[in-house]
Amino acid sequence: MPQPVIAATGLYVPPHSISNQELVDAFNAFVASFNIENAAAIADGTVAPLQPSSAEFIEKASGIKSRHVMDKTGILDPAVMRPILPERPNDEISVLAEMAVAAANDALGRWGGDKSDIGAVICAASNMQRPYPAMAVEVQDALGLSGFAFDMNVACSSATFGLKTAADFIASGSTKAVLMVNPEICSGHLNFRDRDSHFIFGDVATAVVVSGSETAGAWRILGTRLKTQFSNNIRNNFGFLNRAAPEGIGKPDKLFVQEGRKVFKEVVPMVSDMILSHARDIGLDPRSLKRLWLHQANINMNEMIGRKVLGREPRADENVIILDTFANTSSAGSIIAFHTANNDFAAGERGLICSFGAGYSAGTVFVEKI
Ligand code: CO8
Repeated sequence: MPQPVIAATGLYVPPHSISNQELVDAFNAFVASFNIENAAAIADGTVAPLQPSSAEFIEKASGIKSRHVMDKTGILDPAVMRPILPERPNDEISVLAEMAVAAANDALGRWGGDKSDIGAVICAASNMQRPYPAMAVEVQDALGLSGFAFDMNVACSSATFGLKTAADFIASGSTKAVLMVNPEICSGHLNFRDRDSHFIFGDVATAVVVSGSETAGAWRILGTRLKTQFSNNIRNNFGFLNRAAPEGIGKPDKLFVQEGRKVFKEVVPMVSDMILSHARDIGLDPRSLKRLWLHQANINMNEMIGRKVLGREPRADENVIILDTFANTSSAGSIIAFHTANNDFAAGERGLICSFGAGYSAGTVFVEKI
């Protein structure tokens, strides 16, 4: 049975970055004009005044300092507050596929393997640009790959679910190599007028080549495990049936909504227990891990999970944080962390890629440098 390895990773970083202060200035300008426009209703108590956001709160509550986005102007215009990404004609590559292809080309360049070995492309992300044809098939075509391709969405855990699927394809002999891409335009489904969540997400794309060749420098996949447990605490009700609903799409739940506190309290123990039991089941001492590449949603969550897994306070170089400059990039977060912080590993050293998010969903992938 071929042993699946992570052979290469790639990253595409969008051209614009928005600091907390820039985001807060735009939000607060929107709040000021809303409160002026609704002054009479606010005075008679029929409308509640909106509260301003704060850059200090954002950094303290989440660890986020800035985020990359595909369009900055629309997001920061208090009259618009969403990215402006013009629709492209069908004979041009779609923007989500273009980001994925850029990340894939980075990964393929680092891999140096034979592209004709890639028999499957998986596009694993939180939101696809369209239902069909699959984004993965467009990426496959743009890269001149053969075989088959399909999309999968497990919100923030899409990449680890994609990695397990790829590893299983390799182990079962379905193909010699798999390309998994994670293009995320989170700014497109974030409500920039919602004080509780306007700061949480950023845009990015990552790519991973999983192969069956144990070449030096690759990462042996020691074990993969997935878990889901239904929860309404992170939800987005946008979908094709919105236009069939007689009440229309008036409610703000057609964008990302969450009960952030509940998510925090419920997901930290779920993920910590999952990591510890998976490590135990494959005979691995979690304290021996050189590095954790965790999902990047909130620095305080990662610190708590890190403490539970390593049994002590992790050092900064053991528990990689990239959310300070990327924010939450959904499925891509743990892959960015892995991609940017792994070149100091010696053969035999081990680490953990782990995701968690809406569903709830979680995935663990233990790896060892070859
Ligand atoms: N500025 C100033 N004050 C604020 C702001 C703000 N922007 N927002 C809230 N406050 C205030 C509140 O009003 C509250 O005030 P008071 O105490 O007077 O009531 C106070 O600050 C504290 O508010 P919270 O309790 O909400 O703050 P927390 O400390 O809990 O921090 C977080 C909020 C950062 C959201 C935190 O709860 C968190 O990170 N939770 C976990 C979130 C998480 O991991 N979610 C996963 C979602 S990702 C996922 O699964 C992918 C989905 C698909 C992608 C979607 C792409 C768009």
